Amino acid sequence: MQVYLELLRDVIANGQDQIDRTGVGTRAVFGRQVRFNLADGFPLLTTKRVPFKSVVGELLWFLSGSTNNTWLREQGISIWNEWATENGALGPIYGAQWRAWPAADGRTIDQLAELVTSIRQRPHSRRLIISAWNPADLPDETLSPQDNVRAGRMALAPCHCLFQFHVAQERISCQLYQRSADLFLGVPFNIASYALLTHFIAQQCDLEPGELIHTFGDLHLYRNHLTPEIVYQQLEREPRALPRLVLHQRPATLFEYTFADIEIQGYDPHPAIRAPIAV
Ligand code: UFP
Repeated sequence: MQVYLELLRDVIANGQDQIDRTGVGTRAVFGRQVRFNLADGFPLLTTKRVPFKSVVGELLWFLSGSTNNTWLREQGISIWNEWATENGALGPIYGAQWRAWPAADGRTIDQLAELVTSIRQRPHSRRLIISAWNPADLPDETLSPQDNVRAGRMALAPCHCLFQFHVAQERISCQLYQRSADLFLGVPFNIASYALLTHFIAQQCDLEPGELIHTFGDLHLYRNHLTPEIVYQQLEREPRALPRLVLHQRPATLFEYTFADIEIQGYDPHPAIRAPIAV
C-alpha cells in the first residue's frame, strides 16, 4: 500500500487549495489512477487500522438494495448516520441504483444481477458496467442531505459512481471511477470495498480476481486533515504485509453473502487515526 502514501504526497505537493461544498476547504488534484493486483494480497491499508467490519457491512447493505440506515446502525456501523433522516432514510443512493434503477417505462433494472449474467455468458463483453450516477435522482447541492431525502432525492451524490469489469485469462478486473474522493477518510474504505466486491464477482463467475484500478476525479485532502496528528502522522509509518481475504463458502447468488462468509487474515495494521468528517 506504498501507493496510498504516494497519493498523499502527490496531493500535498501538487494540490491546489480549493473552496468546497462543505465549507471546510481542501487541497485537491484532478485525475489520478492507482492499481492493485489482488493476487498480491487484499488492499486494506496497513499504515492505519481500517474498520473492515464496516466495509463488509456497507457492501452487504448496498448489495441487498437497501437505502435505509437502520440495519447498518443495528450492526454498529455509523458511517451513514450524518446523512440519514430521523427514520434512517437516505433517498435513492447506491443500493437503489445498483439493484432497482428506475426505467422510463416503470420497470426497474437490477444492474448487478444483469452484470453477473453478462459476465457468465459473455466474459469478453466491453459493456460490463454499473452506474450509480442517475441524474434524475441527484441531490440539490444547496440543500441539506435530509432535505434532499425528504424531496425524494439522494442524500449524497454518488462518489464512486461508475465501475466496469474486464475479463482476460480467467481473471476479472474492476475499474472504478470515483468523481470525488476524501483521500484520508473515504479512499481507504472505497479501495477495500471494491476489492471485496471484485472478489465476490470473481467467485460468482468462477474467475480469479485480477486488478482493481482506481481512477479519481477530484482527489482531495481536507484542510483539517493536514495536521501532524493526522496525515503527517500516517506518512511517517512503514507499510506492513497485506492481509489475505478468505471467502468461506460460495453462496448461490451475489446477494446472499453474510458476515460469516468473509474473513480477513493476517491484518496487522498501525493504530487507527481519528479525523473529523466533512458533511
Ligand atoms: N466521499 C468519499 N468516498 C465515499 C463517499 C464520500 O471519499 O465513498 F461516500 C467523500 C468525497 C467528498 C465528500 O469529500 O465525501 C462528498 O462531497 P461532494 O458530493 O461534494 O463531492
